[in-house]
Amino acid sequence: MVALLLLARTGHALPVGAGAGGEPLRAVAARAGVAIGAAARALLLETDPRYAPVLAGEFDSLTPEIEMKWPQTEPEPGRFVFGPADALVDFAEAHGMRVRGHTLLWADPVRIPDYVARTGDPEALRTLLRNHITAVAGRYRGRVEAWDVVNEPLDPIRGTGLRSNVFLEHLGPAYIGEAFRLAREVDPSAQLFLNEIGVLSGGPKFEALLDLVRDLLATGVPLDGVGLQGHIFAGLNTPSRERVEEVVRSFADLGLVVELTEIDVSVGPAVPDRLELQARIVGDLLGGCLAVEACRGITFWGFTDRHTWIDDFLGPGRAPLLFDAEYRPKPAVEAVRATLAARAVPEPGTGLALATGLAALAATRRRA
Ligand code: 9MR
Repeated sequence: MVALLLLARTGHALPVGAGAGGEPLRAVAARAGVAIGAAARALLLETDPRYAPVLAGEFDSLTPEIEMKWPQTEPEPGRFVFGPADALVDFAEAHGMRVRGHTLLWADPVRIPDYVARTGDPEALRTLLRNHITAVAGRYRGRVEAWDVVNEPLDPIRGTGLRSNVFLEHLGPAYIGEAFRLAREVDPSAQLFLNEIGVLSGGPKFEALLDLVRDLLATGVPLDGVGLQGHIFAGLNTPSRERVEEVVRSFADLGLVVELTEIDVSVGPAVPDRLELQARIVGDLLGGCLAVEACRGITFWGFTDRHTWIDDFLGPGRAPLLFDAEYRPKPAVEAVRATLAARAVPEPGTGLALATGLAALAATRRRA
């Protein structure tokens, strides 16, 4: 009855079992050997009573949306603010969720505090970077499973070459490797990621990222993974499933772990069947990544249309996330569930495992 009412109110063509009555995404994801996450805001844990239950019920990975960034954690040199980030890490631990730390150094000049951006002396800049990474990665040592050490280092407009910022200007391109080495020193157990925007469709920016990553690996920089963001605007930058797979595979082939780190799919209010279109796009993003074994994490940049940065960026009404503003599941939820289920790893000892094992054995014999 409740499900019927939900259907009636949302008008979404939800398959039976979707949403409130459906299996939690985190349970399906666990069988697929992949973490399923959402970016979260500490403030909303306090102010919106409907927020926490869906976050903890559906997801097993949490990325602080802003709370671990430099302007928030160290607004003035040496003055650290950890309350909001602590609240998110505590919440994650209390609910069996892993934490993706985001981010030690966002290479965008406007995302670096003014006191850093104004520092022209290379040694002083190095000290600021060292102190920052030591304090932040040190505080969460052993509690953050993966860090986005450097975020968006590529030039956003040209798409090739590094984005100019105070670090590039005074320390040269080696600043990226320095940040990774510091992070490894401070928290040796964390997986270290480079996170980039606008590369899932391939093209020059993707090629530039691949070159950068190859250079970092060739010079022994401790890089474990690449985070591919996934802010999609339907009709503008919508990669096919095959394209996503190709992009993900290119990094996997270098021996790296890959995660989709910041998915949201904006669909304009006038787009016909927009929620079904969104579900298809979400299915393609996940399907492309999950086709590659090295794809280990899928994170949405929020989970309810009630709270999304897209509203501030483009104005309201783009409905980019999995649950609507009333926390009702949208068709994209079922697309996530179905795509994850398609990668489920059979449990050892089950009939399916046996059948899969026998088929693999037969194939090996045929090849031999
Ligand atoms: O969604 C985040 C927004 O709430 C913040 O105001 C903004 C600045 O901290 O960052 C947004 O998240 C960005 C992420 O950290 C990096 N990739 C792009 C995301 C959207 O701008």
